[in-house]
Amino acid sequence: MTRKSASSSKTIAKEKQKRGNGRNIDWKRVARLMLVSRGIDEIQETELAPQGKVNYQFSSKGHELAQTLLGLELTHPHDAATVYYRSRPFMLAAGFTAQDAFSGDLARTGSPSGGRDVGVVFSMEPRNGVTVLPSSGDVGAQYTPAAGWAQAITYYQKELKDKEWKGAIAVALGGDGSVATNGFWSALTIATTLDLPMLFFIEDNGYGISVPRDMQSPGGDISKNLASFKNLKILTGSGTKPSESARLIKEAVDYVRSGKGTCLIRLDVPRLMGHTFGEDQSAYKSKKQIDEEKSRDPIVAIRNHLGDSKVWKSLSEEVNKDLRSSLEKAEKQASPALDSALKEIFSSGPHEAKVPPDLHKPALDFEAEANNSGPRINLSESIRRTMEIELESNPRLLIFGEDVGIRGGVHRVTLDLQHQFGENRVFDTSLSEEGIIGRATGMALAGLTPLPEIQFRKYADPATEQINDLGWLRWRTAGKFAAPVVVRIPVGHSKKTGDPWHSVSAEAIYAHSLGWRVAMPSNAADATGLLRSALRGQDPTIFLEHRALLDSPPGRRPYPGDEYALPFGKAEIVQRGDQLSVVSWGEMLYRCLEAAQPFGEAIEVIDLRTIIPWDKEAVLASVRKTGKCLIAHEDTVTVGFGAEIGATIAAEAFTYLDAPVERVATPDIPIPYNIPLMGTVIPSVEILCKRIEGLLAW
Ligand SMILES: Cc1ncc(C[n+]2csc(CCOP(=O)(O)OP(=O)(O)O)c2C)c(N)n1
Repeated sequence: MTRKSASSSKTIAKEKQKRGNGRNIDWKRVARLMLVSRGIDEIQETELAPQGKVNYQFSSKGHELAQTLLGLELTHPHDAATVYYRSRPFMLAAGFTAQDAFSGDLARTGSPSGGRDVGVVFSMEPRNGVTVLPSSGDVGAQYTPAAGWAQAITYYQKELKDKEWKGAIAVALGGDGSVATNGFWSALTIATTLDLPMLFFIEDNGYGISVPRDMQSPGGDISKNLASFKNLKILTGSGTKPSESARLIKEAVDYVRSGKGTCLIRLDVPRLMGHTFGEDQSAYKSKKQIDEEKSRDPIVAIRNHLGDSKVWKSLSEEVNKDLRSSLEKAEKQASPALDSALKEIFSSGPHEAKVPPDLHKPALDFEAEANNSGPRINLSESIRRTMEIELESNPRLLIFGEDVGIRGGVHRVTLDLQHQFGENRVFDTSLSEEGIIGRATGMALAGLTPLPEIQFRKYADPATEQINDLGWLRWRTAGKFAAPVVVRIPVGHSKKTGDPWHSVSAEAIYAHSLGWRVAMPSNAADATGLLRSALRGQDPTIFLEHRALLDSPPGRRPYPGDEYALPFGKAEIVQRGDQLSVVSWGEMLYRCLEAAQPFGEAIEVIDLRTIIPWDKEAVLASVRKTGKCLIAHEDTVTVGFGAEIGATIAAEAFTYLDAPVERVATPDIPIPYNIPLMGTVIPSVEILCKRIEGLLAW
């Protein structure tokens, strides 16, 4: 245990004692926390939002009791929760301060996101126990990262034999609207198929903005509809009656903590205000309904529950005074420095994030010499062997995806790894790409090194939301959280055939996905070097494996060694020349090399190796020498990555150019199934040759 975690465990133990180990509820404390949240809403709704100081105001009025009771239960040092924009009462119970809340809503420096994100898109390193994983503005996106954390809890216990994780749980909070999302179903499948210690905490206020609950789940009650779902305990009831809510929430938390499996609790709560500040709910709720909701105000319920009006009065006065002081302090926090938004999209220097506190990765050695002798192996074998070595050297590394287990992947790249390392470390997942990436996020935040595989590039589409949210995670928490997931994805046509579904390249989309590094190696040695660098690095990485290279002679190289690593952003000059620079990557590189052959030393061929970051300097230096450039890729032409390179050359090497910068790429159509048709679409050696000839003659 590190010094930091030892001291946080002590604080947590004290915290537990204070609360009678969670068994006896300190109702005064509950009331106080609820009043703090209610007071923040009041101040925001009557002052800060009308004054234009808070631009997104999400009221939690009505949700306070249930969330506070839950927050006070999550004191295990390895508990985690994913929350949503209405979760401020939970946050306060988990250790967030009123000043944190105000400063986040006012977008000040020192607030959780340093003013980059909306204040209610919460995240928090552990204070009273629970870690609040970076939430998302996407409804439903909170579920699968929580499932990932829950799976990490079981991994720490079963595989790493770490007793500290015993009894920890993961909780995802969501509204009744969120139960219709892909993320909810994906996480529910993950948690229940694996019997994970996960709690789904559904606050049912009857509406998703203006859409009633029966549009989200037939009949409007998800708990009834899930009654026969296997491996799922269901609890349902009021979220506004102190004793009932407390009993239900305790039962739910205790069930999951005891290791019995997954639980879903659905609690009825009123939403006492519009969806956001200024929204008029009378457009879709009758006056009778609004009045009925008011009659369930949990603040009234807790006041009655406390009974003693003097205690209530002094609590209210104390809270109001404290809130004024917190607001004053928050308003004094400066607005962020104007250049601060440009930082922390990628790591810089040593690992500094608070969550996870350490990445536990083997050291990277870019000086390690490549072994150039030995039998030439194909790309597939080099990736497999690298994964094998990395699994051996990093006990926290996990490989998962569809069919990667016993079958060894549909491309056979994970062949035998499950047999060698066991089912905890190399495993098949349910068929949900959102689940694969979301789960990886939760695992990485829990300190593991997830290496998921997506079966084909096109099938990463359902994971887009999670990919984007993960990419920005470091930035939107001002560097406090990091989740360096490495995703392997096969791309492009195969040697034998193509089709619209299995042959997509589209690396440009990932180049546009903020916060991700993107590698696309063209040979076995580079694949090893870049994959190792990704796995031992600090940033999320998309690792693209061209299908036509997985087992074909041009990409074969001797295995470069168990420590060999390549830095990102270093292109390779594959062939030197002085009249034309040809820039390419992946399988297209070999077509370029063949097309360049007749022109001998006139052509300089550059293998970019990584798309993000890309080696601008190498390309510009080459173009400044040759005065001409052709960029070739298999991805489609419009807004393909070649456009970025072309624009950069135009801006930074314009005066050196003797000809227009040209691109050769697949036209803007999917890859056809018919082989000759495919041949007409993916740029051929002949076409490349003609374009080279044309440029040389310019
Ligand atoms: C993926 C996605 N779609 C739509 C939205 C816009 N949106 C924000 S909140 C919301 C309603 C969510 O309702 P519910 O989950 O019941 O939570 P509540 O606001 O009622 O607490 C919608 C549609 C969004 N943020 N994300």
